[in-house]
Amino acid sequence: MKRRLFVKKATLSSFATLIGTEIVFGSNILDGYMPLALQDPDPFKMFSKNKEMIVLNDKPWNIEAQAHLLDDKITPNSCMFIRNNGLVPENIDVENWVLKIDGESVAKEKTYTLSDLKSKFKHHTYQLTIECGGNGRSEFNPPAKGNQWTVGAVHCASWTGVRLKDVLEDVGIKNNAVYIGYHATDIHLSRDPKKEPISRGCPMSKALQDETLIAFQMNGEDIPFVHGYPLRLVAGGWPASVSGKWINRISVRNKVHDGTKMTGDAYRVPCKPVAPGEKVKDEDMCIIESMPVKSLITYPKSGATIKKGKVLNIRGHAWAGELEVAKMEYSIDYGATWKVCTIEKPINRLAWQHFSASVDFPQTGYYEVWAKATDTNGIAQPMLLPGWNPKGYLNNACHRIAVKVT
Ligand SMILES: Nc1nc2c(c(=O)[nH]1)N[C@H]1C(S)=C(S)[C@@H](COP(=O)(O)O)O[C@H]1N2
Ligand SMILES: [Mo]
Repeated sequence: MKRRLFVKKATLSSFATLIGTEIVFGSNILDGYMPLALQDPDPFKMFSKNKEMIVLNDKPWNIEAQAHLLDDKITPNSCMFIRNNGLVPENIDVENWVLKIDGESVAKEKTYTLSDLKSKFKHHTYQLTIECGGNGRSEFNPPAKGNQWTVGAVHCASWTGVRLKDVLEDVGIKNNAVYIGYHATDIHLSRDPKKEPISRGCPMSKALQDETLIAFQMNGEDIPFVHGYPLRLVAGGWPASVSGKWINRISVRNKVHDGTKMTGDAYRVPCKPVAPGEKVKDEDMCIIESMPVKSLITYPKSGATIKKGKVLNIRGHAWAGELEVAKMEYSIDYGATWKVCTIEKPINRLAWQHFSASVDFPQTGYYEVWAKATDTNGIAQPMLLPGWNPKGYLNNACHRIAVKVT
C-alpha cells in the first residue's frame, strides 16, 4: 500500500487562519487537497470591498454599490462598483509594462514604460464621475440582457495621471485623427488570446480634454488591481466603458474605433426614440457619448424612520455628464410639488456635486423622498423610466427613498 502524505502542519494552520476556526480532524487531510471552504473566493476580501456591496455575477466579476454606500464625497475603493467584461489580467509585470501608442493617425508609433510616463509628463489630479452606461438597467421592460444594475454602478474617485493629450502631442498626431481606441491585458471569457473582452474609445475632442488622463493612481495610491492597475484611461462624464482598465496600447484611428463592443447594440442606443421592444436597424444606432443628468440620495438609507416634528436632513450627489447640475430639487408628494435643495459646485469639471436639504413632513405615515437634478441645458431627470433601448442603457430616472414618520 502507498504511504499517505498528509498536509503539512504549516499549511494546515494557514488553512485554519483563512477559514477562521480550527479544522477538526485536519491532520488527516491529504497533501495537495484544498478545503472546500477555501475554493470559493471571497470577492469582498479579494477586492477589499464593503460587505454590503452586491455581487451580480462572479464570472466575470460584477459587483455594485447601494445608494447609502456612496455617501462619501470621494468614493473609496471599498464602495466602488466593479464591472469586468472578461477575466482579470494574470501576472501583471509592472517592471516591463509598456504603453504603446500606435494607429493609422500617428506619425510614428511610440512606447512608454511606466517610469517614462511618470517622469516625462506633468501629473494632474481630477475627481471624475464614472458611471456604467448600463446603470439602472434592471428597471427596463421588456427586460434588457446583461448585469441587472440598480443604482450602484457609479463612482467618483480622485484620479492622478498624465494627460492623454500631452502624450499624444509627444507622439505626434496626424490631421486625419478621428478617434482613439484602447487595448488592455484582461482575458476574454473564452480564454482565446486573439479575442479582446472590450476595446473602446472616444472621439479626439474627448481624448484631448484636460481631464482625460492616463491614470496610475486612485485616491492617492496605486490603482487597486481590479480597477485597472497599473494604468487606466479615465474619461469622466462618459459611459465608464470608455475608461479602459489595465491598458497597454492606445490606437489613434483615422475612423471611428471598431474594437470589441464599439458596434451593434453594445454601448449604442437608437438615435431617435423607439417603442419598447422595437427592432432597430444598425445604421439607426448611435454611440453613447456624454451621460445624462442624474442624482442619488446617499443619506439616509431607504427605509429610514423619523419622529413626527423632526426634520430629516437628506444628502447625496448629482452629475450631468459633460455638463453641470444647475438645480436640485426634492419632492415628498410623488412629484406634485418640488422644493429646492442646496447644491454645491463641482470640485472640478466632470466631478459629481453634493446636495442637501432639510425635509419637513406634515403628519405621520409613509412617504417617499424623490430627488431630481436639472442640468445647465435645462434638461431634468424624468420621474419614470426614460427611452427604452435594446441593452437597457441610460436609465436616469429619479432616485427615491422610503421614509416612515412615526
Ligand atoms: N480592460 C477593461 N476595461 C474596462 C472594462 C473591462 O471589462 N476591461 N469594463 C468597462 C466598463 S463596461 C465599466 S462600467 C468600467 C468599470 O470600471 P470599474 O470596474 O473600475 O468600476 O470599466 C470599463 N473598462
Ligand atoms: Mo459598463
